[in-house]
Amino acid sequence: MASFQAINGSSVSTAIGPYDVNVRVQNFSGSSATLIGWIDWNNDGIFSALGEARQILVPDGSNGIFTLHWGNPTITGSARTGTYARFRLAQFGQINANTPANNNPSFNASPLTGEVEDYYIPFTVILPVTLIEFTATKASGQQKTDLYWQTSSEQNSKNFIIERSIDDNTWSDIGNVAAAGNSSSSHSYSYTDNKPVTGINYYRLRQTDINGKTSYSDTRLINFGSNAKTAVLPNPVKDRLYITNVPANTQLRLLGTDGTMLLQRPALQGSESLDMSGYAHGFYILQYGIGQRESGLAASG
Ligand SMILES: [Ca+2]
Repeated sequence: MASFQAINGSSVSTAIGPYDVNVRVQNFSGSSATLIGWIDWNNDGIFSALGEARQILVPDGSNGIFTLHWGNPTITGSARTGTYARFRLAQFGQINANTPANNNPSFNASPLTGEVEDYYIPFTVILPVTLIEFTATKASGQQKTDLYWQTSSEQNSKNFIIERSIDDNTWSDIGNVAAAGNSSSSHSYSYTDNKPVTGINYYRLRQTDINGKTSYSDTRLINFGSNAKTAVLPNPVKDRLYITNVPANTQLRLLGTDGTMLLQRPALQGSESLDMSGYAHGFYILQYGIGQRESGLAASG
């Protein structure tokens, strides 16, 4: 049983500094044992003795943590998301650094005692940018969106790509802003979308570092509907019900007061209507829009 220090995946091909692995070991075999650990630092699929193996003597009667120490290993290989580790424990003299696998004939590779454990160590990814603020606001009196964001630190950051969507699902790049690069101080950025769509606009930032890694900001929403307020009228309704200023990608649902779904369909953006003449006299619930807005509805049809 071993625990692992995090390995920063954005530092592939560079030295990662001192690396220790703590392995919990019991040895009540009556003789001393050897603990050997291998980590495939160079990503060739081989646990090699040279540079990748560390070993430690485990006296008889041991029950605790033994630390294997790598001084300053370098992880190499591109597009890796992690690496592999193996640990073997056997009676002293039955394994050595050249025997990571059972089938290695160069040593007593199939020891009569002990055990072997394999691990995958996923790399952690350090985000290029720490975003502390991201806002979207309407420019006063104009159909334009002002985006503003602030970072507290940046590591190898390249740029911010501004993405926009009308449905929070399909996104388009609408612009980009160069980033500070490396900084431990706060930086502010802004971007104006001069052509937002009428209706709902979602915005997010795609932060890119110089190695091509990306991360996304939270999403912000701005509504440039002709009147951001959706209205349902007339109420009570006899035949045709009108719903105004319907945002994009709205689902309409008509329910009975007992929750029975009577109608469900996507609404047209902007303006919608429902023929209520076929519904019995009584009360209904109309659900629409983002966040399940509801109107109580009386039908006299
Ligand atoms: Ca290797």
